[in-house]
Amino acid sequence: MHLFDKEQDTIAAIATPVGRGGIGIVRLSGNKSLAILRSIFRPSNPHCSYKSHTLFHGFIFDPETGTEIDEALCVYMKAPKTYTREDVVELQCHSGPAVLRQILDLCLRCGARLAEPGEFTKRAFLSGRIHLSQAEALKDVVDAQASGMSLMSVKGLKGDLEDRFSAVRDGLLHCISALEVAIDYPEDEGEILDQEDVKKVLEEQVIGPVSRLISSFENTQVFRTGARVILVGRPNAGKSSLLNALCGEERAIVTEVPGTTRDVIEKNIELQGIPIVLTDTAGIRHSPDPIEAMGMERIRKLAHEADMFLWLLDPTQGTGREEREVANLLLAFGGKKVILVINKMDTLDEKIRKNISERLFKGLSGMMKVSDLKTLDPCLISAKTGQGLQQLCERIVKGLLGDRKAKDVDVAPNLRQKEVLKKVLDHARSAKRALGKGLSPEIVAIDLRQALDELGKVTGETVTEDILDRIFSQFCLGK
Ligand SMILES: Nc1nc2c(ncn2[C@@H]2O[C@H](COP(=O)(O)OP(=O)(O)OP(=O)(O)O)[C@@H](O)[C@H]2O)c(=O)[nH]1
Ligand SMILES: [Mg+2]
Repeated sequence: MHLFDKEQDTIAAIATPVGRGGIGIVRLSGNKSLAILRSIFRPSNPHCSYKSHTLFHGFIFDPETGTEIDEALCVYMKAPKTYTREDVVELQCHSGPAVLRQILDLCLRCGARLAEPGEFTKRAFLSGRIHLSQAEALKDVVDAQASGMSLMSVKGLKGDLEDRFSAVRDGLLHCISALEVAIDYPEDEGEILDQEDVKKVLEEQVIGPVSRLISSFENTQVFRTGARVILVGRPNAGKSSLLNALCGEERAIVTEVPGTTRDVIEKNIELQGIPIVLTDTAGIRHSPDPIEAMGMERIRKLAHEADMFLWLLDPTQGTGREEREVANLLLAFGGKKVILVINKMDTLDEKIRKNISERLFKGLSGMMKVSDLKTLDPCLISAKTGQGLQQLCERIVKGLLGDRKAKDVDVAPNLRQKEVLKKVLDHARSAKRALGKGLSPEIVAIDLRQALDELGKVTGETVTEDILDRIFSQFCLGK
């Protein structure tokens, strides 16, 4: 891939998040990097050699006024053993927005251009240092909100996804070359073309693996997007106490007064690698209080976004009108997962504890169909003592993942890659059908070449400049 004029500039950007912090890094890439460094950096050692890949201590100064801007460590990394395969300089300064901004301005004044978002990584890709799938995985590593997603992305970063794409590519090439020989010798086509071999390779190296990659996208979606889990139940059931217990801090106010929570309270937590927005809500009941009524209206609006409800019951209060209200709400959003949580188990004596589920179910049976009730396999907990919380967390994860296991998280394509892979699959299937119908090798080959062409959009071989721009523009500045 050739470099465009723009790609010959030396680029600069602040590579760390802007704000106060220990270290802030300004990064340069391009053939003027060393010259720019020399013009703004005064090394402590006057005989500094700027040996490649070595840290040097000194001061950054304004060459026009001589003013020292910051004390810094700098490193010059000579091409090609660098992130972009170009000359790279990193200035490790103190992280303050004003300091970093001034240092970046110095670099721009001395001949660098402000980097576009993702431009360092784009250069790493254009120079052939990383594959496109690795660049995209890198963005996911940076964006990951929870460990499930970051572990998956690191596999992509290492090249696992690229290996899968490359195996599919080999399969397609194998089939295409078999067909091409048959096209070149049409009179011997019947003898030359091993149809069964082409079908087998197409199925085992293309259709099967691509289908699995597409379903791994669906299967791992919850790790990317996370899930909203909403706590509902009558006032005083212990919803806020449970939220606090699950997030390990006093996020929501807890009192013995029913109707304490009136607004929606959210807290991000992570369960087995899944990012979860845990949402506490106002207790559900008919209340003359207009603020409580507004709180309930909010629950109704938010319920659309729920991936799961935790319905809390308070065994000290039993079941009544409030539970009927909750049941109606949940039935209105039928199809969403619900875990019935019986709280305050610490308050019950041994005898009641044993058959508490049956007792409460009896109360609920007048409000819901038996078939709906059966799906509500209850979880017994105490938000106060922590009893049963571990099992509840496991139930939440199981409810979100189904039969999949969090530890099975495998490398998976992102949305863009998945959409491309679907087209690869369509062409491969169409080629297989054409083979089955005994159509000519030319026709079959057309589909396979199209599949190969599509595959090039994920490996980067046939990707266009505007798709690249779209991919890299989603990166943060300085990456
Ligand atoms: N013994 C015991 N008390 C609990 C437990 N969970 C909550 N409580 C108490 O029950 C009362 C209500 O708890 P909250 O967490 O405020 O209940 P809530 O469902 O958020 O109530 P509203 O916000 O009013 O809807 C408080 O006095 C808590 O200390 C529990 O597991 N055991
Ligand atoms: Mg509350």
